Amino acid sequence: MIKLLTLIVIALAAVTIWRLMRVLELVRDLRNEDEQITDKDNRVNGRLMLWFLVLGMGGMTYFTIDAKKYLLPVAASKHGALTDSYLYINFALIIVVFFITQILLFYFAWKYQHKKGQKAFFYPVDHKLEFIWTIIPAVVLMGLIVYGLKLWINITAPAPKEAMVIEVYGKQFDWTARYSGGDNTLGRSNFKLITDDNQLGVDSLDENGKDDKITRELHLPVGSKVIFKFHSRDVLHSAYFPHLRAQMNCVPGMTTEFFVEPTITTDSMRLITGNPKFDYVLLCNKICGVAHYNMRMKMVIEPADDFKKWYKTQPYVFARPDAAPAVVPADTVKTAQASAQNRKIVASK
Ligand SMILES: [Cu+2]
Repeated sequence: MIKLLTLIVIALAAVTIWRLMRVLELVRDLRNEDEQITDKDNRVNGRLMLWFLVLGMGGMTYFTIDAKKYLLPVAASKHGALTDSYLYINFALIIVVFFITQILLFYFAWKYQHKKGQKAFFYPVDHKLEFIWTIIPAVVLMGLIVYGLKLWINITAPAPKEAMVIEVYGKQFDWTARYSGGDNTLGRSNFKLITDDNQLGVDSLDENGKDDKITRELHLPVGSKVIFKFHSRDVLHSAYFPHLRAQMNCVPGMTTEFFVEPTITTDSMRLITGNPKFDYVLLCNKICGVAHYNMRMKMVIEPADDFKKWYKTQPYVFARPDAAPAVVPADTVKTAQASAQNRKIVASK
């Protein structure tokens, strides 16, 4: 309420000042006075331009450096490091161009202030100059676009076969993860099969689903290759891993995917950020309903051994104690071969 009243007062003050200026203008018109701008006015204005330049640049530099504390910490995935480097190249270019153009703008305003007897130089056209200032930005932008496309192709390239398959299932308002187990293949699922005991609707008739495990936390072995398969049960969600610099829409009725290679464990990131309570998170980045803000899942990046230990404690979708353990980096190739064989066996049945 106080905020609203303050805003109203500020607005009224602005209107009053504006009306007063108008009254002064009308009075001057009535007296038939011409507006007089003296040399002194021009000098003062010229100097103000320089002051504005110095204070503006100083303030801009200070606040930009100060705002760094709001940025995310260093990227915790291979792709993330690439996208960050691309962002920093863009920042560097923008900053250089900003300083050159702004310094020239205000310096010229001071240098070429109006003086009695001084005439502006008439300079209608210069094709060479126009060519230069068109071609340089065009070449720089082309370079950025080509490099960006190269990165994009790299980031969205198909995941290698040995990548660990994890399903990330979004619904209003939480996430569930399903690990594909030793065969590295997710069992079929169908929303019609969803029950209280089978939250993701995994098909019990599909052999591939027998060793799948459902978890309420995401754990990833550091240095591994992971492919997320995203699903949604109700509306559009967006799985956002800010620290991995990865995001993908979760669309009801279709599978989307994203390949990541986590590079920094949770423990290391706690040291990097100086925050002993730091945790990676998976967030929803689509406003999907009233509790959207609360749709998050903790993610742990840890050494492969710790991952194996944690994985053992997680429940199977269907009770099956003899199922194989999850894929971990050390034996990914073996598992890929085994899963290929498994698929053959299943296919021949
Ligand atoms: Cu959501």
